[in-house]
Formats: sequence, C-alpha cells, structure tokens
Amino acid sequence: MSSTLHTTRPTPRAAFDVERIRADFPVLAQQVNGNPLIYLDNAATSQKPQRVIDAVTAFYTEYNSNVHRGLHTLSMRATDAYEKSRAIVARFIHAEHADEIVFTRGTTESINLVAHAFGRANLRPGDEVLITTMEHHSNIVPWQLVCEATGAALRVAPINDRGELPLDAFAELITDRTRIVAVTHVSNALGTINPIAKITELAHTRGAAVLVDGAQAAPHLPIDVRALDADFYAFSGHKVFGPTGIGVLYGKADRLRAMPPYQGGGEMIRSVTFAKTTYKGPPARFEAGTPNIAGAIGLGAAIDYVEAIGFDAIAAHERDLSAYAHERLSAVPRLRLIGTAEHKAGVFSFVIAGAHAHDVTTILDAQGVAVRGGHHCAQPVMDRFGVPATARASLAFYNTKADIDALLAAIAKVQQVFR
Ligand code: C6P
Repeated sequence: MSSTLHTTRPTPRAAFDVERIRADFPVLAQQVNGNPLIYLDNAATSQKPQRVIDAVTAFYTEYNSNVHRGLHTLSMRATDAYEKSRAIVARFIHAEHADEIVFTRGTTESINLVAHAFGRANLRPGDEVLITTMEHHSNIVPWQLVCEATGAALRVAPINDRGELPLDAFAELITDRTRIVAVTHVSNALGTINPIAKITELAHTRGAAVLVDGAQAAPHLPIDVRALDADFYAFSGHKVFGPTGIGVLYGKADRLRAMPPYQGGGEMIRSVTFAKTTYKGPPARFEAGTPNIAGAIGLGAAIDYVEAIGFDAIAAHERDLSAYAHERLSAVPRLRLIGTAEHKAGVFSFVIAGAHAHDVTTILDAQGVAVRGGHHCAQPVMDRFGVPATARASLAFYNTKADIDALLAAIAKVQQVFR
C-alpha cells in the first residue's frame, strides 16, 4: 500500500510572486477591526490556501469513507488518498520509506508517542534524557512524565543571551547514560535555528537517539531527515498550511519496529484474543482508531502547494523580509528583541518597556495586526530572559514588507499609549 505509491515533487513555479500567492489564501483578504488584516501569527498556526480547503471539501463531498477497513469503492478511494498523503510526507522530509511516517494529531502527540513508547521501553532508573532551555512545553512535559514513571533524570542544556545553544556545553551534558536527546529544530519563542546535524552526530557517538521537534522548521526550511540523521522528527500539519488535528511522526524504520504500541484499538492489531494480542508493524501499529482522514488528505495538498512554490524561493523571500523586520524593529526605542541568534527563522519576540505583552497584542489587534502575546508555551525561555511574556510577530511566505510597515505603525501607537 503506502510504500508502492509514487508521488512526484511538483516543479517550483518560475517566479515568486507574493501577490499571486496571497490570492491563494482567502482568509487574508479581509478587514479586522476596520483595518486590512495583517496576519503575523504564523508560528501559532498558518493560513490555508484554497487548494487545501478544496481537498478537504472534496473528501467530504465526494468520497467520505473510512480507510483500510472497507472493500467498497469509496473506502478504497479514501484509503488511496490517505496513503498517497503519507507518501507525499515521506517525499517532503526525504524519508527513505513511507512506512516511516506515522500520522498523529500534531507535534504534541508525536512527541508524547515517542516519550511513551520509546521512553518506557528504553529508560531505566539513572538513565538520562537531554533537552534544552528553549523547548516548547510539548518537548518538556512528556519527558518529565516519562522520567517520573521510569526513574530517569531530565537534563537541560543552557542557552546564551542571544538564544543560541552553545554546543560545547551541550556536548558535555551527553553522557553514557543519555538515552535520548530531544531538541527543537527552530525555537517558537526565539526563532533560533539549531544545528541539528551536529547535534545528532554528538548524540550518536554516545549511543543516544535524537528526537527533533520540527514544528517551527517544517514551514520554513527544507527538511531532510536522512541528512540530519534524526531518529525521530515531529511536525504539525496546521503550521505547514494544512489542516489542524493532523501531524507527523517520522521514525527510522528500525526505531519504529523496535517500539511497542502507544495506544491500543482498531486497525493496529494483527489478531486479538483474550489470551493474547499481536500487533501490526509500523506505521499501522501507532495509528489506533479511525485517523484524521480529511486532515491527512489536506496535509498532502498543503505540501504539494508549498513544494510548488519551492523552498529556495520561500527561503529567499523570508530572508529578505526577516532582515527588513529585524532592522526596523531594532531601531524602535524602548523595544527589546528577545532572541537574536545568528541563524534565525522569521520569529520576532519583543517586549516594550512599561507595556505588558497582552496590552501590546490588544492594541495591535485593534489596528488589524495579529501577533501572539504571552509565554508561547515556553515558560523556561521567558524565565531565562527575565520577562513574564513577549509579543511575537512570526512570518510566512505570504507576508510582505508592507505587513512589517503596518506592524511598526501599530507599535508606534503602543508607544504613544505607554509613553
Ligand atoms: N507552538 C506557538 O504559538 P501542536 O500544538 O502540537 O501543533 O504544536 C506544539 C508545538 C511544539 N513545538 C514547537 C516548537 C511549537 O512551536 C509548537 C506549537 C505554537 O508557538 C502553539 S503553542
């Protein structure tokens, strides 16, 4: 089934035309609070192109049916589309095989799956799990839970004042007791891009497995799990312009094969008796119950869409936009940027002297500018920088310099209010 499906990477469009791209996203063409919407909350979730909306609608209007269970035409059509999306995801992240792709609800569930299935099978009292200070709660709490359950210890690598991960300190924390290193590819609160290939090399020399939280990387960077040599790679559909409620866990084939099930239920078994149950191989072993079929199909359409634009063009546009945003934000008086790593994605966390991030966000919203204010589910990052919260503007390829100008004009209003 999945492994036999062939998908072809779309050829990138000739030229990057941001206005043409924006026209693909119906939600962007609206007024919010009497102003044109300036959507700069892409790290929380990105908008969906018409093509994704159409793919989900087509599933429900033309061939809604359960997958892997029915021999009737609609069910076979749904199964084909679902498995085709698995093959598209494998192609997207350069996995060797589609069976290395497990569909989940999102990054959070993917990490919980590994913490639960790999962690419980491999962690013993005295073993260690290594994470970093810049992790999202989704890459902290599951490890705390599994450490509590197994007697393993959680170790945390420090970050510097720019929000970077110094590799010498990180390397010192990898010991012969380290069983798994769980690290974000791109920080959601700081934008820092971590050197994953170097991290996997360091971890593998000590025999530790590596899980990469790719939630914020997949929308911006070409992902090659084999070049990164990641044992596990997690990301969410809704941040790569696909639907909510669908996500991906990539696992190297031998890692997945060695893991016990995460949840029990329909379609993950070979046979069930009251005396003994046997399980299917991956990925079915980890997809108990009816999956998010429409979500998976929508995710396949989203990836096709992104690849048709092409990561070279996306990266060039976002680099240009980020440089502009950094330059302009850096020049604003009484504004402090949190996260100034040399290698950064288009995430701009900032605080304005005398103004709480929630007030900043509310004043920006009144002008149609959507950013996120809060701790961004990364409270240890806030603690590290001594702030309760930040406002965060995060970019996608459909943003423009005019969006940044609108953000700056809205920030000027904040400055007037909190003079
Ligand atoms: N960050 C943000 O506004 P889910 O919720 O499962 O799709 O993704 C969780 C997650 C895991 N890791 C990182 C690095 C993330 O950024 C996120 C989601 C959103 O920053 C919502 S809290």
